[in-house]
Order: sequence, then structure tokens, then C-alpha cells
Amino acid sequence: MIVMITGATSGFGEEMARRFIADGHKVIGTGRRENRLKTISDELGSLFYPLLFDVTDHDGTQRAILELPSSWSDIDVLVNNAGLALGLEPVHKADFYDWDRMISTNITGLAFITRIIVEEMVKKDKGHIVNIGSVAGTYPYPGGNVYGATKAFVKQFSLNLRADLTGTRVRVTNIEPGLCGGTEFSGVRFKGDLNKAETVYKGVDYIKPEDIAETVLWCVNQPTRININNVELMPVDQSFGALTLSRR
Ligand code: NDP
Ligand code: 8X3
Repeated sequence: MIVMITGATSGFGEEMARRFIADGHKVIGTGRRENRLKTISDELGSLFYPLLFDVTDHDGTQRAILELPSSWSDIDVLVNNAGLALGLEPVHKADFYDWDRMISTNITGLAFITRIIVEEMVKKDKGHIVNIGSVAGTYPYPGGNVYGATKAFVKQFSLNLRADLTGTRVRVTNIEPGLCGGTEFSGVRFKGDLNKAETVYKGVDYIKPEDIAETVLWCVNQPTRININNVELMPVDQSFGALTLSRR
């Protein structure tokens, strides 16, 4: 199989690339950081094809995908993983341009790539789109505002893709992880403040990128008659808060 994984330069994406290649598949790994793509490519060898583009740059994204050599262009699985959270401020203090970047990456970028790839999948009547959503798309938390809303988009878009693709053999899955350590996620969210990022994971037996990679591989390896619609996974150490009352 040929698997395209967006955001393969770190975290979940990097680990998924490793896992799919260990299973004998070919992986197109994408990202903006050329040096990271090179390091991963050196490690993973000829089954890995590095593809440099920013998902918020539509022309660059389209060009990169359309210029894939023919031996790499027949994509069986698209994993829409590239994404980010920026900031944890309440709405009235948050930076609008952080919101704008989350929306253009997690929503518009994901939708744009899907639009390019899904058409070919429908023509071939096979394929699998795996979106990386989040528990933040279902459960609200203070400071999750626009990040959570982008993942709610991913949830509903995944369901609506399924609705449109009824009658084809193209599958769609939304993976919704809870707190996962060992990635750059919180470092990015707190804009390089690694001390702050570390405190998020302190004392928590968090999910690891290997767990996400294994879950995605499991979904993809199901018999073709089965579509896993949604997988929500959390660390045992993470759960739900009570509804809050503010007393005056
Ligand atoms: P990382 O920050 O480690 O990885 C994010 C990846 O996305 C990087 O490879 C980065 O590559 C890529 N990326 C970000 N912006 C762009 C862009 N504009 N264009 C192209 N690539 C981009 O985070 P995670 O591995 O933790 O996160 C992966 C996905 O999982 C995200 O969608 C995140 O929202 C989601 N998620 C994470 C959870 C967690 O707790 N860690 C839990 C639930 C969901 P580069 O910088 O090279 O462009
Ligand atoms: C990432 C998980 O709980 O930090 O999507 O929002 S969380």
C-alpha cells in the first residue's frame, strides 16, 4: 500500500511512518521542515518518500501532490495528521492570529488535501482517509476554544465524507486521542516554552505516539467490508470534569 501521512516530521506522524514501513508499506511523509524530513528519510530508506509542503499553502500543496512520481502517486491511504494547537488563553485574551492559523491548518488544509486525494480514490473505488481529530472536538475545556472547534469540524467532516462516499469502497475514520506525550504538540502550543509544556505531562501515564500508530494501522488493516467510523482513546489517567457552576 502507499500511505500518505501529513505532518510526518515529528510526533504521531513520524511514528506512523515508522510503523507502516515496518509493516512493509510505502509511506509519503510530509511536513514543512526539510531537515526533519531528511533525517527521517535517511532512517527509513527507500520505502519513505519525503514531500515538503505547508498545508496552508494551497498552490504548493497541490503542486507537490500532482508532481509525485508515478511509482508514488497511487495513494491508498491518506492520514490527515498535520495539525496544531496554539495558546490556552480564554477567548477574550486569545490571539486571533493563533485562531486563524489553527483554522487554516486543521480545517482548511485538511479539507484541501482531502479534496485532491479523495477524487482519485473514488475513481479507483478504493482508499481510506484517516483523520486525526481529538477528544477536544467532543469535550470542552477552558482555553480549548478554537482548537477544540477545529477538531469538532474534523469529526463532522469525517461523518459527512462517509455520507457522500456511500456506495464506494472508500473508507473514512476519525481517530480522537486524548492526552498524548512524546510529541511536539505542547511545545508548539506554548510557543517554545518547554518548561510549561512539560508540566502538562507531569505524573500522567500518557498515551504514546506508538499507541496512535498501532491504532491507525489496526483501522487500516480491517477487512475491506469494515469501516471503523471513530476511535476515541484516552489515558486511563485522563477523564471528565464536572459541569461548572459559578456562584455570585
Ligand atoms: P507534533 O507537533 O509533534 O506534530 C505535528 C505535525 O504537523 C508536524 O509534523 C508538523 O510538521 C505538522 N504540521 C503542522 N503545521 C503544518 C503545516 N502548516 N503544514 C504542514 N505540516 C504541518 O504534534 P502531534 O504529533 O502530537 O500531533 C499530530 C496531530 O494529532 C495534530 O493534528 C494534533 O492536533 C493531534 N492530536 C494530538 C494530541 C496530543 O496530545 N499530542 C491529542 C489529540 C490529537 P512541520 O512542523 O515540519 O510542518
Ligand atoms: C490534544 C488533546 O486534551 O490537549 O488534542 O486537547 S488536548
